[in-house]
Amino acid sequence: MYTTDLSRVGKSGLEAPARVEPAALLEKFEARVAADDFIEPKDWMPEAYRRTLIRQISQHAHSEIVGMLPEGNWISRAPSLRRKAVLLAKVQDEAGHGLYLYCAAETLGASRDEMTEALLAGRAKYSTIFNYPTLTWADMGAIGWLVDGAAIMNQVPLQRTSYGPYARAMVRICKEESFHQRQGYEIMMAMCAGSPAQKRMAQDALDRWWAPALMMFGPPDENSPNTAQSIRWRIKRETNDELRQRFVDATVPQAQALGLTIPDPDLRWNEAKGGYDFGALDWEEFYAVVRGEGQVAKERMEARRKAWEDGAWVRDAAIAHSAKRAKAAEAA
Ligand code: FAQ
Repeated sequence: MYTTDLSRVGKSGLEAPARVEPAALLEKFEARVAADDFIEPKDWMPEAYRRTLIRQISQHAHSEIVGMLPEGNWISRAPSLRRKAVLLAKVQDEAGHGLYLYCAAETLGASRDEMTEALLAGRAKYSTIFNYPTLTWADMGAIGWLVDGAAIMNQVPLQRTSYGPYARAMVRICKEESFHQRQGYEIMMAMCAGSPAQKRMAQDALDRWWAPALMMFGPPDENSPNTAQSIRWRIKRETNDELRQRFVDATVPQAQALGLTIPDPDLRWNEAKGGYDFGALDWEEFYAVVRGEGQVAKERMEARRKAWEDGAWVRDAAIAHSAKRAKAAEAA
């Protein structure tokens, strides 16, 4: 017999008693993961694996939903009908991503209500990046380019994550994120080819979003309590630092093509490693944002709480409607 360690999984993996796992089942599970088989909802899995997935997938879903707020704020102020239609489609996609992900987490036994309650009670996290304000139209460009760009870098490997429903959700999400990244870069291209004031706005947006985008990948590997086990279970396929490095290497030439300067005096090409060296990030700021002290964290949670409360009648009506249909079917 073997006890899986539940102490690291945290509250947002939703509550479950610690349990002793049968060694034979555990061995079979580990062999399947090692062979790159997908684990499916009806398959046996260790409790800590299930809770780690609920934690990560639900946090990912919450990020998509809270992530609609910074850009949603600009739909009515987009500078043309075309830009408005594109931004509207993009924000709507994020809602879809949240829904695929909540569905994937539901296959692990977490209900949508439980996950939402964990978010609203502050037990479940969402990405730090969405706690920064969107001050100008150039921020729409920077978010698409950098935030969706970082999201893709993180999510492409998740298409091969070991849990089948999460991996399949990621395939579609990555295709859509790729359009999102391009629409952001296209906004930046237009602004950088525009007036000097527009180019300054683009630079200012890059200055404000660069470091927060790098922090999206999570703490450095040596301070990432979940990475080692998640890599063993093939939930994560690459570490936070590996993905962050890949993002920097891909994004610096894109900034150069725009004629913008990455706000990092320590950024330089390192021939020996075939990648860029970059300056230390302010991890105190990251942990403060994770604790809920982000610039607009309070507004974000108030918006989500209001949406949940305002939507209560829709949920009640849907439940009443389905009960009525079930009763009618029973009577027929
Ligand atoms: N923000 O041990 P690790 C998007 C927490 S989607 C807040 O390294 P792990 C699309 C972490 O939860 C963006 N908290 O954790 C879009 C853990 O705390 P816990 C979201 C963070 O799970 C674009 C603690 O720190 N993407 O942007 C963050 O192995 C535009 C220790 O960290 C995903 O969720 C953070 N940035 O690795 C939408 C992708 N980083 O839970 C709208 C899936 C870490 O133990 C508009 N998730 N923490 O209490 C992942 O790949 C992983 O969960 C990581 C964190 C890499 C985020």
